[in-house]
Amino acid sequence: MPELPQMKNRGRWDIFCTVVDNFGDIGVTWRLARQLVAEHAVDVRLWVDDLRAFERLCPEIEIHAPQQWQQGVEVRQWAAEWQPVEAADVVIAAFACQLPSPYMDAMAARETPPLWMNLDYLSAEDWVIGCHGLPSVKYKSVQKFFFFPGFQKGTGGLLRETGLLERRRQFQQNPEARREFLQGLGIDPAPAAQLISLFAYENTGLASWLDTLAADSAPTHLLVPEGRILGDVERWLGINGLVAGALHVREALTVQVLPFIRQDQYDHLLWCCDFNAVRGEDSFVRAQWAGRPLLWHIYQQEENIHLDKLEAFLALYTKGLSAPAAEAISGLWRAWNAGQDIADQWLATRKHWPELQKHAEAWCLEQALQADLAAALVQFYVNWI
Ligand code: TRH
Repeated sequence: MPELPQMKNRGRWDIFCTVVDNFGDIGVTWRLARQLVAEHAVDVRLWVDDLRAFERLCPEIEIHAPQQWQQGVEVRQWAAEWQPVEAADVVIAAFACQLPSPYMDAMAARETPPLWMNLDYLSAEDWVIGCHGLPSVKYKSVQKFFFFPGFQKGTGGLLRETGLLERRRQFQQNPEARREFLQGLGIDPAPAAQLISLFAYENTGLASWLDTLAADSAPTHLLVPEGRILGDVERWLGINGLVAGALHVREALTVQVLPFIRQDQYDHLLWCCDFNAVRGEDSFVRAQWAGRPLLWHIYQQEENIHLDKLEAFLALYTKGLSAPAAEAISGLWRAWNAGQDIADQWLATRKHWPELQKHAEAWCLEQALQADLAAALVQFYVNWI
């Protein structure tokens, strides 16, 4: 990419990612690494301990290569047997992952210590504002800092590539582009059908939602990427072994199973749908940038602490909605996350559809007023040096 005059070299960055489970860890770090390279002239090495998970989001990944370049990012296999390397100027440990101890020594051995940050999980809780940017532990001469993404001023913001919302809007205003994209995935919804995407963890409440959609007077085309919720879909359909490409119709509901698609395609899928059920962290944020109503399946944590995070987000998100609409969407999210029957909550939510649609776009625009996470990280580094 040609260097723009305003771009300065922002040094060499190492991002460390351990894939705990699912795709959120690699999803976030891969997105961040690409953006740092493309928009901030940063040299990025992305250290990943599980290239198979990475391959799902980026099929070009060579899962046995110790070193490879993908979209300008140097991808390194984070092997159990660590080979010595020089430490970078900025070191990001994603989601509190533990760096290899020889690498920590390499950080401490540098003439100028690197900026060492822990990129934390996303939360809408208020305490995040107080903790963002604070010093954490020290290793020899090297100080670690907390870096918290978030939805409010005083946090590190959300990942959002430059021009993302313009690209999204252009796409959504172009029915031909939408049709072509869907066709490319073998999706051909009836013209009047509402399109819903479903990316979620196992959920005992799913059957009640599918029952309601099937009994509806209006048609729904439900798109389900291969993953953890498929078992519940199979049980509801009474069919085993659903794979990508499967398509089944039950009354007003068409259920179609999709392959797991590359990250950029998944964005387009979210942009195409009238409603997106998402989960975890990264798909949750991408559904917000889609500017459409959404349903969040939050990642479960011990002692139900995820429920505090859910409430904190709902408190922020529902500001500006009428009381009945806020109550309806909050009720739907709470019931979904409790694995309960969501039939009544879905019908209540549908009553406020136009308001919720307008609100989703307004929320997206409000969030886009914040500096994006990659820019905030670079600014943190610039301030630090
Ligand atoms: O996979 P997840 O459940 O990840 C979770 C969360 O991040 C959670 O906070 C974390 O603790 C846990 O992992 C370890 O959901 P998430 O965050 O939405 O990540 C999914 C990624 O997969 C996201 O980058 C979007 C991407 N994706 C595709 O690229 N193609 C697809 O077809 C689909 C469905 C998703």
